[in-house]
Amino acid sequence: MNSHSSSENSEAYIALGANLGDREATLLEAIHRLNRHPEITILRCSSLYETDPVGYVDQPNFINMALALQTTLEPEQLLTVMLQIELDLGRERHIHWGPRTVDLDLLWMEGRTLDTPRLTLPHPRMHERAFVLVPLAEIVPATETTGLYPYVQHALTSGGGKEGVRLWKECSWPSASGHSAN
Ligand code: PH2
Ligand code: MG
Ligand code: MG
Repeated sequence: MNSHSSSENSEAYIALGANLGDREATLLEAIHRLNRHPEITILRCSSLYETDPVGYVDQPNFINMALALQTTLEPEQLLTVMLQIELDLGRERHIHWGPRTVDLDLLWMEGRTLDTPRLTLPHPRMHERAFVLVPLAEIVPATETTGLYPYVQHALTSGGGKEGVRLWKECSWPSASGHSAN
C-alpha cells in the first residue's frame, strides 16, 4: 500500500558499492553529489565495510556502505539521479554483477512499494545480502515505525550472517564535506 502524497519529504535508504579505482573516494564523491541535489539531504551514513564479492566471485573485494536520505523526489526520479551519478563517476556496464566503479541501489523508501521494469521497492534482494544488511542495520533507528527495522533485524538473523563483511573504517562524511553535521 502506498500511503504517500507528493512533494512531501520521504526518507529513503540507499546501498553503495565500489570495487574499482579509489573505492572510498568514489563513494564519498557519490554522497557529496547526492547531497548537492536541491531535493536531497543526506541524513545518516553507515561505516564502510570491505566485503567479499558475491554472485560473480572472480573480481576485487568491494567497499560497501549504506545511507539514509530525505527527499521530495519520487522514487523513479531519485533512481534517475542515482544512475546519472554512477555514469558521471565512470560506471561502465560489462559483466552482470561484475566489477564497478560505483553502484548505487535504492533499497527502500518510506511508504512506497513499487514494481515497475525499472524499479522494485523494497529492493527484492536486500534481505539476502549481508553486504547490504550489515551497513543498513547501523543506520535504521529502532524507533523506525514503518517496519524497516524489524525487517532488517529478521533478515540479519535468519540469513547467512555477517560472513564476508568486515568493518573497514568509519564514514568521514560529513566531516570531509566542509559542512557541519546539522
Ligand atoms: N554487488 C553486486 C554483486 N556482488 N558483492 C559485494 N560484496 N558487494 C556488492 O556491492 C556487490 C556484490 C551487484 O550489484
Ligand atoms: Mg548492486
Ligand atoms: Mg545497481
